[in-house]
Amino acid sequence: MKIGIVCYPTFGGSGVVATELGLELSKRGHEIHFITYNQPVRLELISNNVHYHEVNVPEYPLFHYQPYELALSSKLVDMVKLHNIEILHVHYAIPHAYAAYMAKKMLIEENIYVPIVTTLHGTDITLVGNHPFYKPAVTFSINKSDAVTAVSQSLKEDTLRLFDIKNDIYVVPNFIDLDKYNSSGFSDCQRGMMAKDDEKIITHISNLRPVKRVEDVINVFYKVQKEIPSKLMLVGEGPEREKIEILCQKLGILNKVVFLGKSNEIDKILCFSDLFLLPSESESFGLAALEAMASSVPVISSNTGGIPEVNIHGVSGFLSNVGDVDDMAKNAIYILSDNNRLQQFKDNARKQALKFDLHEIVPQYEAIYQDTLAKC
Ligand code: GMT
Repeated sequence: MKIGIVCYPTFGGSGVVATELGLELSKRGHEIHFITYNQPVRLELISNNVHYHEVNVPEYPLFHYQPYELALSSKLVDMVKLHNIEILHVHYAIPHAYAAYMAKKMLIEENIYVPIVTTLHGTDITLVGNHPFYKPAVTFSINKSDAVTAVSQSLKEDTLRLFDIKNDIYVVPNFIDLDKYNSSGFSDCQRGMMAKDDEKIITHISNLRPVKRVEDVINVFYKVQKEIPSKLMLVGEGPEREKIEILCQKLGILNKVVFLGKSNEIDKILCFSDLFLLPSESESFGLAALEAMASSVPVISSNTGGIPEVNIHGVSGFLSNVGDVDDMAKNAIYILSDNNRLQQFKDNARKQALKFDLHEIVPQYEAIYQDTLAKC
């Protein structure tokens, strides 16, 4: 199939999933066209089967907001015609599903029919899409998609509860390339550079937005490091960063917290981690937790949204109520205080991640494309 993929090209989970999906589909013989405003961060390799088309939005001083949707719709029309793209898969409803619908309508005028598959990722439903300013357009574009998928059962339920949805929503969970996150494959796992031999390494990866509750990460770590010699790796950049640095300074733990910024080497960081913290306020899936588990890192998380579908309480880690820092710290200390127990949780985490093997999940998207094309 010739598949157009629209996504955010940034470090966010939706862009990462879309990119990994495109790369795997290309390995399975499909021709993939990424259409977005920057080269997706995890798209390092452009091959025969993988193409990247940049959406340019000319700056015009008259406009307070530059019309990205318009530029995207036009680019989709042009690329579908030029490359005979058969199906468009848009990740994140806003504004991608809306722009794709406009492109589809323009193409129908030229007797070209391109169906749209929309994948909902979370914030497009729970945080942003639900805002009254966007809701009518989001509802419309979901209902006008030829197929809709959600990355967890919890997100499907949220979508049906918050929007008036007329079509079916298929749950296709996020997936992971288990070979890439196989810590035994790393010869350069530079643990020694990050911590002393007797110290445990705790990691948090996110875009440091308020929804991630990074303050809880710090407060959990503060309690843990009092009992267990440890270091905290904070990976990512975002609006909470300064506040977090100030909090670390106030708590006197700045020397135990390493700010690693944005990284393309998540697998390498996870290979030397002992525990992962994800105390989010809301999380439709928690791709970062899955990446940790695939690297044999147990997860201490909140029990919100789709996280319980990924992290299993008492098996791959522990779940606590949002904001229950004491419980999270207690569970972290329980795992880290006994090396045999830690090893058991590490093994369990990897085993749980195997359920999200890309070889199992990607064919589900292929089946949806085939069904959708057959119906058109
Ligand atoms: O929350 C983020 O960090 C980014 C956001 C996105 O849209 O890229 O992530 C959402 O999609 C991910 C991939 O499907 C999910 O793993 C995240 O749980 C989800 N974030 C939220 O629901 C807050």
